[in-house]
Amino acid sequence: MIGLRLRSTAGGKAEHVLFYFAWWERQMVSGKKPLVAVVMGSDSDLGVMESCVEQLRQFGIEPLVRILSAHRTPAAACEFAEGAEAAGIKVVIAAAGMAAHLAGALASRTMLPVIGVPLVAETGLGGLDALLSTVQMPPGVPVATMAMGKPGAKNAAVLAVQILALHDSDLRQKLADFRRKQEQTVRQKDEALSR
Ligand code: RP5
Repeated sequence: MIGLRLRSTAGGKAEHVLFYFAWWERQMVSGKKPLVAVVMGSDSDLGVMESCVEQLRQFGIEPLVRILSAHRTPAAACEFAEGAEAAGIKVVIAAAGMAAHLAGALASRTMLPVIGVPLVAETGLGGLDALLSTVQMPPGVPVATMAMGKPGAKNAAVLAVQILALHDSDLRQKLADFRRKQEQTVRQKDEALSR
């Protein structure tokens, strides 16, 4: 597994390899089956999607992280989607840029909820390409599409937590604390302005 991950980042940046080692180490230590999968089309998406992974970790969730492409590795993407539910995954987060068909392709192969994050790729149409490719699903196969880029990556994590929290009172409490902290931060900024 780790070998595959390293191969997929070969030629990529050294920090991506370190990211995988850190992820793998956490998986080994926690020994828990991941409930959330964070899938992205390329290692060039990692920089943004790390904020999704970090947000999940803040809720105590260690996700399964994969690089799979609807276009470049269609068979592996299909195999992942078809096996995700049996592997214990409850929510799939799928992020891609350009003609971002990853979320839709995964959604077509699983009945798990799929959250899509359109990314702004280095080349392309500034994210609009990915947004439309992710959001415009035909009726019957939904993808819950987030905002583009980092805000969407973070919100994907929060939405995944909200879904899991339907059957997990500890997570629900963590969500309530998260919302309260968020509110406090804005209130403090507002007060600081009027001082
Ligand atoms: C998409 O194409 C990926 O999700 C990425 O955002 C974009 C460019 O990929 P690379 O050429 O950087 O691998 O499939």
